[in-house]
Amino acid sequence: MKSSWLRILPEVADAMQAGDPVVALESTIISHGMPFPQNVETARQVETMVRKGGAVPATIAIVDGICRIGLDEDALEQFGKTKGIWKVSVRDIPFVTSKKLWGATTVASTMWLAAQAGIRTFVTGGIGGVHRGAEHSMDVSADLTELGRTNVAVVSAGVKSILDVGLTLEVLETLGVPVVGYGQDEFPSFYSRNSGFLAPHRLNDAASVAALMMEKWSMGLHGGVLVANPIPQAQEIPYEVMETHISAALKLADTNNIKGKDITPFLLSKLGEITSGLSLESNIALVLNNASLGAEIALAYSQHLRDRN
Ligand code: PSU
Ligand code: MN
Repeated sequence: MKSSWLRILPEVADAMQAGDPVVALESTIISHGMPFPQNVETARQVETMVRKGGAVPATIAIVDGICRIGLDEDALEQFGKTKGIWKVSVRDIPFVTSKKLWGATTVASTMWLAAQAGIRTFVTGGIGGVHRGAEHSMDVSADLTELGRTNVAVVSAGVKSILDVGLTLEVLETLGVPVVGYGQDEFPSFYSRNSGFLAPHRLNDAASVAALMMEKWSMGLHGGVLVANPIPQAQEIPYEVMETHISAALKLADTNNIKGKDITPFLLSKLGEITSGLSLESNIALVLNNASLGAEIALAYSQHLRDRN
């Protein structure tokens, strides 16, 4: 595609052209979700995992005001190392591009950019949602809005209980977003395989997820699909244990008057400190687990498209 604001890495463009599976990846998780150097290592491992699964990875970010679909090694490292990179949600895209800045894209903006390039499968760790206390703060992530309107399947490990899990599921229902528990009935809460809430739908294999995506979009329904893939048992932190740490981190956020887009990065980094790195280990494990499922889904989806054509 030729456009001045969007640049697709040749490898990704070729794969899209050939109808081969491509998996989109976000960059906020690199710049604002994990510390250096684990962030860069993880970003590389995730790309490798996607390749092992037979798909082409496309990490999405904004470099010097150009929206990039697919990053080279060098740019990936810069996103992990450089301080002061913008956390870019959908509202921030035109600001950052018009000022020719660097921007790390969230789930919302990555979804939108992936869709501009025709990519339908996107792997992340956890999505943003309705924050606890949102009845006062109105802090509801634009990730939910985008899930309501952009045709991309997001593979996540559910939502962290730094958010209000129940209200997040309510809003997803309002927006018409299928929420698929992968291989289990319960909706997972990122670090933990459970959350106390049921996932509204359950599917047990990648082919069924791809079939649901195909069905939704071919009948003309708009919007995303949220796949909630539980963290592997070995790296799980029990829900109750995490709850205690999250309460402590939320108190700290409150005392330090952290608000808006700074809340999620602040809480993630505090949880890393409180758990002496254990939460980071879990975070890495679940992202890799999602990358492997995402590749499977992208493969199955491209097969469905081929069968249809
Ligand atoms: N959850 C994580 N790690 C992250 C994020 C969420 O465990 O890095 C990032 C994602 O990019 C997500 C964003 O889209 O935070 C949501 O931010 P906000 O709540 O400000 O919309
Ligand atoms: Mn917010």
